[in-house]
Amino acid sequence: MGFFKNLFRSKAQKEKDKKMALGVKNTKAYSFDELKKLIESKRKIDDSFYSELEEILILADMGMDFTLEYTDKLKKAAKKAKVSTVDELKEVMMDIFDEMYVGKDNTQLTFNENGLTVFLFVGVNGSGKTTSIAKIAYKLKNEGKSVVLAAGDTFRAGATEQLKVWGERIGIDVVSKAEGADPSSVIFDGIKVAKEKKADVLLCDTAGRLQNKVNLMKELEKIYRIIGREVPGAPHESLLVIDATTGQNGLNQAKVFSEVAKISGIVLTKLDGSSKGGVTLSINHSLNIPIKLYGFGEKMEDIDTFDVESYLFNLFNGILFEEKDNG
Ligand SMILES: Nc1nc2c(ncn2[C@@H]2O[C@H](COP(=O)(O)OP(=O)(O)OP(=O)(O)O)[C@@H](O)[C@H]2O)c(=O)[nH]1
Ligand SMILES: [Mg+2]
Repeated sequence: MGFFKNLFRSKAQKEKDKKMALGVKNTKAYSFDELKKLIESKRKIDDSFYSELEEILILADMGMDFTLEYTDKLKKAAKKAKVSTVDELKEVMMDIFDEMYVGKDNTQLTFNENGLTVFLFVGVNGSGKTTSIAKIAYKLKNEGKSVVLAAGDTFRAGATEQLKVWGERIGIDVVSKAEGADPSSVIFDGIKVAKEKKADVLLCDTAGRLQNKVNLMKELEKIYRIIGREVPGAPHESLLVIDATTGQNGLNQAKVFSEVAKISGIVLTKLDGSSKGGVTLSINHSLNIPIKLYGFGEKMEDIDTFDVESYLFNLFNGILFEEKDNG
């Protein structure tokens, strides 16, 4: 009984839950209202029960692969435990989630122990790269690190300006060049400035072009080459930014990007706006890339390290179990 051994939340867990609750509220309301109804119907557990469950999981964008594996495991475990009521099944449902995910997430960001740390951000247009960079810069600054930003998106008009506005708000330097400049040269300058200022971390923005895979690949190769030449071992993180509201489409983007770049982690944005937050489990299931951070709003502080246990707890609390109150 993995998940059910403790339904009391510690103070630290409650802190994480407060943010995660904002991230899962829409998924819960729109996609899991049906799950709640199915569970509360106390129906007989038969093939039609399982097909309805599969449908709900797929509609929440958990993906076909995940859903089939999950229900297969569930059926086997339920049979083994001789489950006959929905109430008994609820426990087995959480145990399967627990077995598949909990303790397997790795949200740790890698920092350079001897010198400048460089993080590169990639992802399609509008996925939330620039906003996430600002949020992460703010978070790192609050943790006592000195941060510089490189405005490597020289493609979209206004992109540099957007990053500068964030830089001013947070109170950190933004290195930029004119629109149309070579992104690698902006990042080169960023590294130079960051080294001169003895900064701890450089965060590099990029343009979100996916229409032309060959160009994207060339551009990223050049960026990687320059970063690696100027700071051996860098980039320490290549973070792929995915918009959770794009559901399974986001998963496809992740597949394409991981073919052209060495992605070390995912920043899942707009989890707050998504009724299809199930994509989270699908990403963790289909790609061997950890979700490291997630965004749950448009403000600077609306980001947190992704904790799959907190995600599952918040998503299914009140549906598959009830949290116990320890005051
Ligand atoms: N609700 C919500 N909105 C977000 C979140 N992250 C980003 N946004 C919004 O998404 C929109 C696009 O974000 P950007 O950061 O500009 O995206 P981008 O990937 O840099 O886009 P391009 O520069 O065009 O490639 C903005 O309006 C952000 O405020 C989030 O976690 N939650
Ligand atoms: Mg941008």
